Amino acid sequence: MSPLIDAAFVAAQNDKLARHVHHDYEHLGDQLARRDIDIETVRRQVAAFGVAIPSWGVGTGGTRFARFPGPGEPRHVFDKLQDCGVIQQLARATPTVSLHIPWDTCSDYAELRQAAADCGLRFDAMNSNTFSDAKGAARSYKFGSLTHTDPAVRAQAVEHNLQVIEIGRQLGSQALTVWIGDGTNFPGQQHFRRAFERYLESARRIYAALPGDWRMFLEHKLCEPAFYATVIQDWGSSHLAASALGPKAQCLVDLGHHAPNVNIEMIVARLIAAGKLAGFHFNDSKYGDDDLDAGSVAPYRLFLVFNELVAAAHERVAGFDPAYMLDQSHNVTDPIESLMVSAGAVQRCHAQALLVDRAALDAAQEANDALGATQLLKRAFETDVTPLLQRVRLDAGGAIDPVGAYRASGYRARVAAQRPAVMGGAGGIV
Ligand code: LRH
Ligand code: MN
Repeated sequence: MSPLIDAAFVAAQNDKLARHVHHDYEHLGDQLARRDIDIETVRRQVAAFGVAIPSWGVGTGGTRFARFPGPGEPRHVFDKLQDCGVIQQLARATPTVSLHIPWDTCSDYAELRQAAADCGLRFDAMNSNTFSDAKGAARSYKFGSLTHTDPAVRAQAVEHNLQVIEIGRQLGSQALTVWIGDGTNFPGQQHFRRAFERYLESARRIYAALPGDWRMFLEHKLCEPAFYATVIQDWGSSHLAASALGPKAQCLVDLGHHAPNVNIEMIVARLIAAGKLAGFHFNDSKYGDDDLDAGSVAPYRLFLVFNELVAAAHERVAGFDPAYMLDQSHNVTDPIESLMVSAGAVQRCHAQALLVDRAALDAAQEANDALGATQLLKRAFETDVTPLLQRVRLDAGGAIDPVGAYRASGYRARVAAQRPAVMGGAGGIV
């Protein structure tokens, strides 16, 4: 892998901080040892954890009102991979990229696969797009895609998903994420049961085309773009569909796709128990599908999700193999910085969840010791694992302070000089 930022420069940045990291790490090790926790075991588990970067996240995002591009906007999927390579080089927690078709189409996928490898990256789940009309599309998805009343529109949407699977197969991906915006804005506009039946009919044709070792991730969402009813609006509809399709179909949880205050960690526990947890699109939100940086608004909520994940791994739950991805929109920050910090926030919640005393928690729960139980979670969440995360990055050849190293590297200015400036414009997330 050819470093995108000079490795010697990163090493020099680390030299200024390494002595403190080793001291702080030893100190944290002593603290954890007093809690019968071996920091080396936790470090190995954290080092083995990775979260995928959404290719659509490295460009500046927008809202329906406007998008304000920054300097050095990626022009195409190869620029996006390069920016993802910088995130992986410095933060060392994002070894895979999740692509979105047609936003990431190119003429030579073997060349794209090699370009990713040159940036130290592999491909995670592919994302299809039947929520907007591609240029030159024969039929429109204005009134839906996989659930449209016109079988010709449904056939077009199914065909698109088969093309995405074929592209993913060439790139070494092993999963297809299907999120559709299908739904309505008025009571009476749609027959709910027939629409769901049309969804299943279309999804079965996609499922039948999955290569043997692939999975299909169904992504539910409460609302937007539909604001009265969405066909796959919650985990219940998603689970019904995934169960009807078969073992390779599972339910993907995008944290922003729930009504405010919904207990997402309990939904995660239900899907784990059902063997239907596909994985995650991590982000944060305060109101709706805000796609804010993971852990930036409600880090304890993210921790509680990881508490369920670590408990399932600890209990060796059968078929537990979730895919971890970020899905965010960076409207006012440098996307590279936000993605590095967000990957760190996800990694931090994973590390903290590994510090929960599972045996004591089980005992407190059995004894109905409510305060004792919740204090065990708080103690883990309130443990500052920064030295452990810094040590994991340092050992992996990354930057102790990824944002500091990135800013000092001048990478953004360098690509801004190479990539023509993009004017602001109409709305849209990309
Ligand atoms: C829908 C969604 C979905 C992606 C899109 C970019 O809100 O979360 O996962 O296809 O964002
Ligand atoms: Mn998503």
